[in-house]
Amino acid sequence: MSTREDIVREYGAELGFDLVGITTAEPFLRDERAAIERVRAGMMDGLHWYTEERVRRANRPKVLLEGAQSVISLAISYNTGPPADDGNEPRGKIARYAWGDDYHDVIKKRLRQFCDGLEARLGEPVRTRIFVDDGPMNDRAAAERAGLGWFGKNTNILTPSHGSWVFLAQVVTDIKLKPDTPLKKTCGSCVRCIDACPTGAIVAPYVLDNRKCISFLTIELRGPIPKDLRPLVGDWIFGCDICQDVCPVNKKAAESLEPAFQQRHDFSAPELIPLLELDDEGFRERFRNSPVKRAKRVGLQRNVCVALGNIGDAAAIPALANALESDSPLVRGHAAWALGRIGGHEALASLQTASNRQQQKEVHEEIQDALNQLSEATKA
Ligand code: B12
Ligand code: SF4
Ligand code: SF4
Repeated sequence: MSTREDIVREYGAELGFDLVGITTAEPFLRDERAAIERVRAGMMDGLHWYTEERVRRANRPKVLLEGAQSVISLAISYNTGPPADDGNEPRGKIARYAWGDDYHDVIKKRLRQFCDGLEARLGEPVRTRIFVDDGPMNDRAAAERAGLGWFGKNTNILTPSHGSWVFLAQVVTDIKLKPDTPLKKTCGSCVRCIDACPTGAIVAPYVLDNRKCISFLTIELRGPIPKDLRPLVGDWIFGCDICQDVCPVNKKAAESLEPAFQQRHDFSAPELIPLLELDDEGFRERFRNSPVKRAKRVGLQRNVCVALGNIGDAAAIPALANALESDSPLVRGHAAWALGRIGGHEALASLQTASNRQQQKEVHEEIQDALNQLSEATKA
């Protein structure tokens, strides 16, 4: 006869979740301490909503649901195979998790279905509260304790079957379920992710300085990308997968079977110049139901300018020169930086024309810095 835990697991699998584990609703004390330390050290700066108060709630499931007894931890893979990379036009990179539909919508819908059906399957009343990334819940701490995977040194949860290419979701519930045991696995002596991170954001094993992470800089940051970090962002225009791409555990990861997360056309390695030309309506169209919409049109175009500057292809100069007339000062400033980095007569001329126009102080400074860089390059 199936146990209640079997019913939970089988139902999760039936709804398309690749992994299902169970833990108690006891607090995640190690994680709470670590997260508070991280906030106090300024390493979560820039995420204004990530407060000590939120950390306390996120690590105490009983605060999140009155009478909570268990947390059902679920994972679904988004590993949809190698990035498409065709054509010679300058192209950027979007992180794999954003190649398909927005996971918040897809997973939330499925979690609601899971909770609704659970009562019928178990034959008892079940109270639940669901979380997918956006609520106050420490998804990784729950997944680790429920035995879904272990904390990698890059801070991602590594699952033995699907690597770290998984979204995590939690159902806090008032029913008592037998908890699974955490895995005994660790990263051992491997440090590939720490060595590969271009910005040095993994400052120690299991410790990420959010302020340096390309994922933060290209998705969450609303203002200018700090100048010293721009060259290190490379061609990433939304998120970053470097510390996962180099991970040996991910080399053996099973592929995602979820249709909603399959790669949309020109998403993994999109052509950059057309992105620079999008207006608000065009952006909405292109990124409807996609996680990329979180960066907003202006944020994405800021990132595209940085990527074009780093790629250094002179074919981008006319589009960047046009971007010097963008309605957004942020885009104008980053376009100036990119032109300064690419260099050449055409770039110089467009920067000089823009500098003669009235500009906001920040944009004016970006243009002057770019012009200085070009005149130093000419001297050298
Ligand atoms: C804030 C946030 C970010 C921030 C900060 C990242 C970070 N490391 O915290 C930014 C914007 C940078 C980010 C980036 C990414 N994110 Co994010 N993010 C979150 C969010 C909302 C909160 C995470 C959090 O609480 N961080 C606080 C810090 C303190 O926690 P931590 O870094 O995990 O550190 C823990 C360990 O240090 C552990 N610990 C402490 N001491 C010790 C000692 C030992 C021995 C061990 C083993 C562990 C350990 O305790 C800490 C707290 O749990 C979660 C969703 C959620 N609600 O949980 C998603 C989440 C973590 N992100 C996710 C993803 C997919 C990403 C990206 C891969 C996206 C991308 N490709 O660009 C990158 C990965 C970057 C990286 N290397 O971590 C997934 C991760 C899935 C997984 N397999 O782990 C989550 C869970 C969303 C989801 N529900 O699926 N993210
Ligand atoms: S996501 Fe990129 S920048 Fe962030 S820690 Fe990983 S490799 Fe470093
Ligand atoms: S690259 Fe190595 S150290 Fe980093 S998460 Fe993967 S196994 Fe762990």
